Amino acid sequence: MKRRVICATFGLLATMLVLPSSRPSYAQTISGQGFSELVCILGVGGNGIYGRGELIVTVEDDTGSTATVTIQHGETSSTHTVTYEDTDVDGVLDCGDIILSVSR
Ligand SMILES: [Ca+2]
Repeated sequence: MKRRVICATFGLLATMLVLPSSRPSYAQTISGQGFSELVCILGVGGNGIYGRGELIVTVEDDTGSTATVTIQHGETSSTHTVTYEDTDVDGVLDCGDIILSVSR
């Protein structure tokens, strides 16, 4: 598990480093799967601020199926409405929940 998290973190950082600056930032192009990995890597658990290095994720208005999520990477940031299936039925967005959609 720890090795998987480390690999995912390196993959995430590598993705952020290779993206040309003329393209939308990682935060703006994040996929449902990428978002799901981000939730696990940062230990997101409902409303709050989570971060590692230059990557900061803020979760607000978590209803148990929808949350407003702001992803800040360095000086760029984007805000998304995330819908998810609360697979562990704990009422909050966290690792293991299925991301259904991430608004652009
Ligand atoms: Ca959950």
